[in-house]
Formats: sequence, C-alpha cells, structure tokens
Amino acid sequence: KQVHIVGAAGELPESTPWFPRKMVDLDTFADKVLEMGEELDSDHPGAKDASYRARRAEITKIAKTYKTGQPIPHIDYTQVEIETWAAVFEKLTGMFPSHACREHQHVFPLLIQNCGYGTHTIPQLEVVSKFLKDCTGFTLRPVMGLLTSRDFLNGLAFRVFHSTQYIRHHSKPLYTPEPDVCHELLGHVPLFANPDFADFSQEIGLASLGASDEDIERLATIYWFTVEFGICRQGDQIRAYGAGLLSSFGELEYCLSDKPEIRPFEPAKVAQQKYPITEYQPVYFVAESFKDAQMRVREFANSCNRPFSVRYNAYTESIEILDSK
Ligand code: HBI
Ligand code: FE
Repeated sequence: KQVHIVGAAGELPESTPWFPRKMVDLDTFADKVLEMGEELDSDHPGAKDASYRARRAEITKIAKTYKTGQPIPHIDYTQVEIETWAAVFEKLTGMFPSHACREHQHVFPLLIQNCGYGTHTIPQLEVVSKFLKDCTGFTLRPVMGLLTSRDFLNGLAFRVFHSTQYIRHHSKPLYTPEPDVCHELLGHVPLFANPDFADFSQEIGLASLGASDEDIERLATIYWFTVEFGICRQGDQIRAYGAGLLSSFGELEYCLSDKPEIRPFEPAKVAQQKYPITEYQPVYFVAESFKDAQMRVREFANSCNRPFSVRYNAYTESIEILDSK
C-alpha cells in the first residue's frame, strides 16, 4: 500500500480537532487542568488543610512552568510526606508478589536498584523518567492534576506520560480520590518500562490524535479498562497490570477474588462499558498479552471514523500524517 506523508496541517479536513504534532506542542497542556488540578473538592481529605494546599501549590507550580527538554525539578519531600509514601509502599509491596503481573514484578527490583525506590524515599520523577527512557523511550512530564482525556491520551502518542508529583493527604495514606505520586510511581511506572506495554499505550495515544469527541470517549474507556484497571492472564492465573489496581490494596485484593465479573478484552465491547469512578469496578477485562491487546486496539482504531492515519517519528519527535485511508 502506498502511503503519502501529508505536510501542512492545513491539508487535514477542517473538522479535525487540533492535536500536537511536535513534542514541544505538549507545553500547551500545562495549565489546562480539570477540577481537582488547582482546587480541591470538598470531599478531598486535604481540602480543609491550609498547609497541605499551600504545599500542593508549591509542587504544582513546577508543572505549570515546565517546558519540553528541561530536567524535572527535584522535590525535597517532607518527613510527613515520606511517612505517607512509606505506609503505601509497605502495604502494596507486600501484595505485589501474589497479585501483580510478571512484567511489574520483573521491573520493580530494577526501580529499587536504579531509581531510589524504597520504603523511606520518594523517587524523583527526573531519575525515573531517565530510567524509562532507557527502557522503552517513555518519558515523564510533570502535570498539575487531571488533564482532559484528549490531552492526556495525546501525550501517549509521543511516549510521554503526564505524572503528578505531589502526594495524597497524610490523614488517609491508603486512600486518594485522584492520581498522586504513589499511584504514578508504584502503579504506572513499572509497566511503562515494559516494551510491549509501552507499544500498547502508544497505540491508544496515536489513535487519539485528531479523533472525534465520541472516539476520544471510547479510547478513554479502553484506557480505563487496561492501563488503569486491566488484568491479564498469566499461565493458569489472573494477575493485575492496571495502575489503579496496583496502587490500591483494597481493589487489588478484590479484583482477583470471585466477586467481580470477568470478560475477555475485546475493544469494541470494552469501549461501550459504563464504569463507576469512585467504587471498585464490577467488571474487568482480561488481556491475553500486551502484544495481543495492542493488535486489538490497532484494529479498533482502524474502525474509528478518522479520515487519515498517523505514525510517530522518534528521530524528529513528531507525528507524521498518512493519507492511506
Ligand atoms: N490526567 N494527569 C492525569 N492523569 C491521568 O491518569 C488521567 C488524566 N486525565 C484523564 C485520564 N487519566 C483518564 O481517566 C482517561 O480519561 C484517559
Ligand atoms: Fe492513572
């Protein structure tokens, strides 16, 4: 099949939503955060704690001013923050051997050896980002809070994962209503060091570039049931690979019990599935492998109604648009 690389963005249909074409375009996401990015909801454990809020503002300022190519600034975490991390770290690392997928377990000791993971230290994003870059080309970018699904998924097309740098409130170390550094570092990071998982994640990202709002919704749902709440078959067992599971001791236990319903990972069906965001998931989808899941997502993406296709050029860190469809 002949493909033609389209030059100017002007050659795309006018109805195409804007999307980043170069890595530096991700700089425009910095201050576009949703609700909890700057203001804490009234039911957030830290909502009434002025010093917690001031500390959050101090840390999120880094994300607000961060530009592509800069090292991610170091944070001197306080004793209270380190104790919160320690509580989460101890609880979860005790469960990983029996609950986490083999890819997570393979990488975790490397993070301890190379990135300062341990009970009494919160790893620095810059160190972790360099490690991931060596493993799979993924890098981290600091983010103030929740991005829109579109922006967040678009980042994955560049093998960029937007990561928070602040930590949950110390009053409830085993609970957070939003992503925090424990969720990112213990849940997401180990998987992004795996080449097949990195490819899988980028596949969702590429499909999201210039996608319609409806397709973004479908892709965000697929992201939810894989990268956040995915389980996979491993020999005669089922294990967790989703970061939402790997960073929540309660749901990690629950997802492998006989309580939830388990269905095969078929993107067209997954994309239609409704899900609660504040309770344990009633349904999980089992992937046979990350390679298989990537192939299925690629097929799904081809069925979306986008009149062009894209590929990432890692040399120029930019998106090439192909009019092969
Ligand atoms: N933003 N910073 C951040 N982190 C996430 O994990 C995240 C997000 N925005 C949307 C999102 N996740 C997902 O729920 C999907 O909508 C992609
Ligand atoms: Fe997450």
